[in-house]
Amino acid sequence: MTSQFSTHVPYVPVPLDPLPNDAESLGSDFQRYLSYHLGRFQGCPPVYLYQALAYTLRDRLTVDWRATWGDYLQPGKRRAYYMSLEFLIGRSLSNNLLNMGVGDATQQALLNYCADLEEVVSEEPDAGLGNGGLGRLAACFMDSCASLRLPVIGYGIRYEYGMFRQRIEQGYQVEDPDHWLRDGHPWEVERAEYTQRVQFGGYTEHYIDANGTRRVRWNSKDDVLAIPFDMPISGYQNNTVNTLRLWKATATDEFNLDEFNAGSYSEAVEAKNHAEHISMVLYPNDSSENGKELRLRQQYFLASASIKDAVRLWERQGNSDYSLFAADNVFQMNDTHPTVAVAELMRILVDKKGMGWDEAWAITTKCMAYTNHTLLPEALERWPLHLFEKLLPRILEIIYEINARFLREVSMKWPGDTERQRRMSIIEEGNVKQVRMAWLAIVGSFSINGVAALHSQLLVDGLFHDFYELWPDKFNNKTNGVTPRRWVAHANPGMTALISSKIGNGWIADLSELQRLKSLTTKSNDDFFADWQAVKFANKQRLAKLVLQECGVEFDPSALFDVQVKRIHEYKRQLLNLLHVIHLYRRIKLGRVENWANRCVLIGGKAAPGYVIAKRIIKLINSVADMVNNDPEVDGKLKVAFLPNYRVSSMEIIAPAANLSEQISTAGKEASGTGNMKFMMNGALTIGTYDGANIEILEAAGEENFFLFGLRADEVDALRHDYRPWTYVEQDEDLRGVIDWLRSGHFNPCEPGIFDMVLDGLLSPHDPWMTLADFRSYVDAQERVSQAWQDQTHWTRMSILNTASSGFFSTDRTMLEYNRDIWKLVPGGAVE
Ligand code: GPQ
Repeated sequence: MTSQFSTHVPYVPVPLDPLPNDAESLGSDFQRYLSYHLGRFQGCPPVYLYQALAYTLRDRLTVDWRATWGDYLQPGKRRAYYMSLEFLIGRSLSNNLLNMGVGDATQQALLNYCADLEEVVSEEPDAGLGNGGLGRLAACFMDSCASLRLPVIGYGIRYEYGMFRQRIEQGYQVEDPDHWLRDGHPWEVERAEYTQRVQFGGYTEHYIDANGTRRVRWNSKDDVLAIPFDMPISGYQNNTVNTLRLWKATATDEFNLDEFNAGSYSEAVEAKNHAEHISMVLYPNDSSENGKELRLRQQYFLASASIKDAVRLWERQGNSDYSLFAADNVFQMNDTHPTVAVAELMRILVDKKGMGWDEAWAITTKCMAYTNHTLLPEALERWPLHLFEKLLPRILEIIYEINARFLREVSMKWPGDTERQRRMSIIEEGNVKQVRMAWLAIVGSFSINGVAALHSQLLVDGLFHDFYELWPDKFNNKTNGVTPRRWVAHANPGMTALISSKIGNGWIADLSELQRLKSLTTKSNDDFFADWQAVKFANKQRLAKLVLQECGVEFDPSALFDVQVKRIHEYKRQLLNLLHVIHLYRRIKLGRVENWANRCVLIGGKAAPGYVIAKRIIKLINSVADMVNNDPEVDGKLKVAFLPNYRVSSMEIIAPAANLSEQISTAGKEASGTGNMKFMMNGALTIGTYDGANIEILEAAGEENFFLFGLRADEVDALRHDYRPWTYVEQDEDLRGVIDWLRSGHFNPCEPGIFDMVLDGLLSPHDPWMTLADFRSYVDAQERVSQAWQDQTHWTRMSILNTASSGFFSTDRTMLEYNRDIWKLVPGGAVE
């Protein structure tokens, strides 16, 4: 399909007339969508009410969406492209209502149709196109870019199946497919006219063209079409609507016509299937690679379609002089997942635009920027050469050439240092030769950043040290953030109203204004303290209701809500949390309940389906919870619940209700963390290690308002060579008691041995997470928490101070830093 517009005419869309936002107009549009578009009437399943409302609001967004595109496509306008295999968006309806400022009118409109807005909102399935922090960060970035009117386009994959749904059966995790698109997706607009063709397979042909120039042709044989589906990303009350463009894979129109004509109907359809598999499912691995061929196909599919689309947009602005391309375009690669884009841009410039290598390389390395999200070795992507050769033969040739030239540079700087050349080579030697994707990203980028101060420092001290010595100026830090719109203004309306009644509502767009709350923490503010507590209490009632519904466990809102929600991973140490829970339970059983603070411990998170130990940890949490919750002797002193199917929309209820935020990773392992920021903003206190963004949270809030414990990153490293977990057990009576219970099968009398693997890990001198080394320090910190909780006034002051100090952790700040140091975009978008 060809575009109806000539590619060389600047795109100047005709503005649309704004639609009225009063309750009556909203109501009648809603009614029209329900009746005429969806063919439903009152009394239909409520999901259609959600859909009718979504279409009603999308119409209104479309006006600003078109205007924003018009602005971003002005000649000379520079744009950034955020390329990510994951966008963990969650729900859009409530977020758009907030950003558009039409919540009240919409509520009124629905009342006229006897529908309740909150119920309608909860009909929307989460768009779970991501695993955890990395994908959610991308979604928060999109929100902030639109709110700051930054011309940033998101590129991702429109997975048919998002993150799996988690059920708990007999304490074990069970995965169900997440067919989130089943009832349709009213926010998206399909734009088949901008379909791109992505090449796969076949072979390359080197030849001399009519002008005597060496050229390369890639004769691919498994091409796939990429169809863009656009989602509007609304800015906060600023008439700006950015675009998240998600690619869906389909077979080319001419797919296997020969076979088709020869009567091999099903084989032909199989080819179609093969193509469509690319965007079928999100890989459910967090912070670990899995090396599947389909995953590499996804990566190139995203990279190629997106680069071609950016080139198309730029040409449509009237450009053709490629020496100016880097002045107008910058690609931010979210981890190494889309890094093959470096080679793809080279391919387009050299093979398609006829540019010389040096010129093309100068452009590419001015366009590409790379964000690293982990130091964990198991997450570092490496692709076997044979896979590249089979799927992307031309791309592999280009990577070879990039590497050859790069290694020449290395040997010029360090003549004779062959060991260094071996370390820095993009191609790793060995039994199976592999492409090191992080090295390709570094060599191809002008900016490389980590996601918190400690993480960025560890990168240049360790993993990336050789590259840092070569190009120190490429490396920088960009501490993560979260969007205060979703995570406070939407999730915590009670606190939002209270804060705004004190300092106005400017903080929603400029979170540093929360500082002004600090002056309200002195003695004379009893009413404010009482109101703050009342808001938290109401939020805890809301969470307690959810926990009762989902887990059948009764949480008392006056107890301390102690929460750890995040992916289940050994380095995040849900086990350390559980050891403390078992310790508390033992104290109750032994009658050691002096100065007790009643606690409700909530743990939630998904384990990668192939991560055996993580799944067993879930089982252990559930087994402990079962026993504790059903033991009459415990008598409300302790409750434990595992919340199934933790996702964005559950965090919207959890974060506002937490008193204590568990951020207890082994120091040096959590690149940043972002859940820690959501909890802080909502007035939870953190118990945490000196790791990732915890450090910056502690510095912002003040050490006296943070429960710090555990080894530091350098101490963890030093201990590694001489780690003896047994000595901790021998020296610590409490730890011994806990370990003895686990060893004796106290929590699994009917399933002996099922937790042996967990225990063996804890007691192994090779345990990389050194959980037992931090046990005593953690339990002591938890005791400080319990004591602090008993002084509610003091606790409330610390809670307010945490919220008041959380301004730095807005993604607005993060995006302004990316823009200042890397993207250098001029804010634009529709005029306010
Ligand atoms: N992160 Cl490499 C993920 O969520 N998935 C991944 O595959 C990788 C990193 C996280 C990281 O563990 C957190 O510490 C960060 O806060 C988050 O990325 C965003 O940067």
